[in-house]
Amino acid sequence: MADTTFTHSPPTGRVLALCGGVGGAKLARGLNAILPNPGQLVLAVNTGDDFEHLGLTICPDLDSVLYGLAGKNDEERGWGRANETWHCMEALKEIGGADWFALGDRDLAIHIERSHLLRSGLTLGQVTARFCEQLGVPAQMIPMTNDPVRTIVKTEEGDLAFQDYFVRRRTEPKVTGIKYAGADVARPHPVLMDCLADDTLEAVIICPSNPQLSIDPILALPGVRQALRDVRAPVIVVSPLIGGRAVKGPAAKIMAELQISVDSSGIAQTYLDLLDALVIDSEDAADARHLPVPALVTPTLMRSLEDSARLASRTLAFAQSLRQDASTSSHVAAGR
Ligand code: FO1
Repeated sequence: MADTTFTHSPPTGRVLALCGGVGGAKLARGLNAILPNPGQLVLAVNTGDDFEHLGLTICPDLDSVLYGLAGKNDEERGWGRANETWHCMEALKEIGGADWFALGDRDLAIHIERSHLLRSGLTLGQVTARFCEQLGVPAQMIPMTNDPVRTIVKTEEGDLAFQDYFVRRRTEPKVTGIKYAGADVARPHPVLMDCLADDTLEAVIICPSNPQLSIDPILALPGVRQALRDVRAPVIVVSPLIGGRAVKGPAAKIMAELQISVDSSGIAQTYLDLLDALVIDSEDAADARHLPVPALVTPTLMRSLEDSARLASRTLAFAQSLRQDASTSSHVAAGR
């Protein structure tokens, strides 16, 4: 399918997006820009990357999405805050503290306040909602669960806690598998399950986040995968790959190491039991003919808020066309 724009008006019902990391944060920002009604956009964010560090609870994906939506993110690094300074890290290093995980002076504020609020008895969802309100973010951002889930990367050098693999070891060890400790007993955030049971839900967008590191932890929560198979709204995956490469991060390396084809068909296979359609980059247009589901071919590289909003708008228009097709034929059910 070629580029699409809204045939009617923008959606009025809720849109659910699953996301994590830098690519997810960029599309979330675009969705947030075009769905301005408070609470219309529900962002369920990966928390498998969370960890305790220097006595603080760090939630990198929640923060990347929050900073992106609040316009406070560092565009170049993709994580952390813009106009950052590093005095605390420098002073910490001087006294022999752990400096391998870079916490900027401004960024530290969110880790300190979140840790304080969690200790005072708030859930991670409540803390996140409070930060959204304080920073003027209209979307409903939720952690995938309020319970602890920790991504463990199985490598040829043994099991590594996620940030040890990602930051300390710079994703160098060869990945042999991934597990999500605690996911089997964690309760999905109630708003996530409520959205998936909502017959008026407009679309589920799986953002161009790392499939194994950012999306699979969400799918590993009890009931989520099945709810995505059953949901009435179209489930659309925006591919994180362009020309067989990830825009940022180790998605392509990990897919290759796990022997998943590093292209649109590998992405389709990863989500085959639950997806209805894919959005792939114009560079990968030739892939569209060989995919098991309909594909929207459009530029997916997001260098600016305008790019993010354009991709968000085209993806939602695509969802709208799939819903219209589904009401006249069975074509939306091709992938599940
Ligand atoms: N990523 C790095 O590669 N090096 C860092 O020192 C680092 C610090 C950091 C601090 C706060 C934060 O919210 C994110 C940070 N990240 C850093 C990014 C983070 O580890 C990853 O982007 C995600 O966990 C993967 O989605």
